[in-house]
Amino acid sequence: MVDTAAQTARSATTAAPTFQLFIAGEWVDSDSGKTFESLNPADRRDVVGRFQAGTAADVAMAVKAAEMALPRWKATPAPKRGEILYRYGALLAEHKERLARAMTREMGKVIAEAHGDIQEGIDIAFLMAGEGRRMAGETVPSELPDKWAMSIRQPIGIAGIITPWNFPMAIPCWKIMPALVTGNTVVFKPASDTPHCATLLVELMAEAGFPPGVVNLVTGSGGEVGDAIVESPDVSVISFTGHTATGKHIAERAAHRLKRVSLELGGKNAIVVMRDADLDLAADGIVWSAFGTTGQRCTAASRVIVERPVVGQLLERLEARARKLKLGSGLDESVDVGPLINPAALEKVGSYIEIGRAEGELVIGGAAATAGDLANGNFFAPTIFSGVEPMDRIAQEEIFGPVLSIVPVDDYASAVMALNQTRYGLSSAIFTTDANTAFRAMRDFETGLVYVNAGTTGAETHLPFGGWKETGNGHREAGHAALDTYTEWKSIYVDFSGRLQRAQIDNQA
Ligand code: UN1
Repeated sequence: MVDTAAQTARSATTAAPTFQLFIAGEWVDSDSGKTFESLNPADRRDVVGRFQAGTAADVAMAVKAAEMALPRWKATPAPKRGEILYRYGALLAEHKERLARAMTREMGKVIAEAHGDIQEGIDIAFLMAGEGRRMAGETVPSELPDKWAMSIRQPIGIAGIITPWNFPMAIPCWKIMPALVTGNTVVFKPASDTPHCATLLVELMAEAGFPPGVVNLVTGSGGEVGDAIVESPDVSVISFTGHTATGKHIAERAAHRLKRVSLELGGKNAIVVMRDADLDLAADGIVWSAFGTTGQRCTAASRVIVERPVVGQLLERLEARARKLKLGSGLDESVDVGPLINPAALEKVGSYIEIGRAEGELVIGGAAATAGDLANGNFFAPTIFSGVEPMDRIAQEEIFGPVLSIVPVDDYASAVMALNQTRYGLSSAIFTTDANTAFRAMRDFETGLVYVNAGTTGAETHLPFGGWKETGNGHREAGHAALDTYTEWKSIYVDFSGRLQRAQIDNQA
């Protein structure tokens, strides 16, 4: 006998639309003839669509298309390329509501956060559109008379863009917009959990007027599509956001070809709360940073390092706030916390609960949330452990879910030590009312982002975004810094003296 849920799933599957790859300006099927499904994480019976299981042969076609489009695209004046980025940003704004609903359905984040995700895409599109008229190099004096010295940026070539599911529209835009404005062409492989979001972005790119072959989309697995992009001798730069292990794998493979790789990887972000902090403000910031996006941000806070005298008062506030959070489908505007991305994530987060119980004390949460309709999705209750030591596994390993560890410390010095005792270094924050302590934190925290009296999330697109240590490999996204990933510097010397001038040779006066 077939149960009702299975029947619903089956009929939904038949009804789900099939999407294609985008290569050389055409929507095409994969060479594999196979597809995979993308499911709604809040209700796995809802099949968002079927997507092409791309292959190395599809990647080769996409790379070829990107190669063919490159000469004209890089010869297009940068301000003209920028105009297309402006159009794209305007299209994202025009379609924001439709895109946000699609994102919440496919990825699970609550609708207000889905709007925010698209807003980051709009912001970077407009910022990078402006770079089309800046993209400054330097003009400096020469050592020699009648000679100029200057530097210009030029595109590297074909950019391989491999993106995660947690910011399924913002992050592709963070990578693709700077790649395009600087004159590169793109082969884009989105996470297999969010291929619909990627498809919607690329549809609008075509509408904005990027010429055929300038942006190509290949959906499929990391092992097949991702590796083929990384291995392609014609792809000159890879930008990847995701797990540290995958980032290392990409870096190793790309190293054989001396290919440039920009990596944004794991985090274990901490918030320090000093005894002089405004504890209500701190609690608000912590709950938003830890449980917003269901803890699935690279910038999410998963450690709170607190001066002992205020542990009790802070915990009371955190627990009260966490208890009020409503779980459910992010399309319901009263919901605070959506689902985890997939059943594997649910299992991984769950596996840390036993570890956490052995290391600290479970204050709230600690289990999948399965009441009523929640049972159809990947929901996990917001979880807090108290009495955690800085080197405990739950304070060291990236869990990527709504799990927060409270680490008590004696003073500022031990807070800094605990904060920096991690292999990661993306974001950090301090709550204090003492200006001197705030400035010390800005100096002492070993992270790419530091917040004062705010949580660890919410980076804006006009400053560099990225982490220290194993969070990355020294590259930055967003801001002017993003241009470095996608351009080569060329230094140019123009001698207009009309005679041979030998640089650095001691000439007779
Ligand atoms: C990420 O989770 O990889 O600062 C990106 C933030 C967002 C971006 C997060 N603007 O939280």
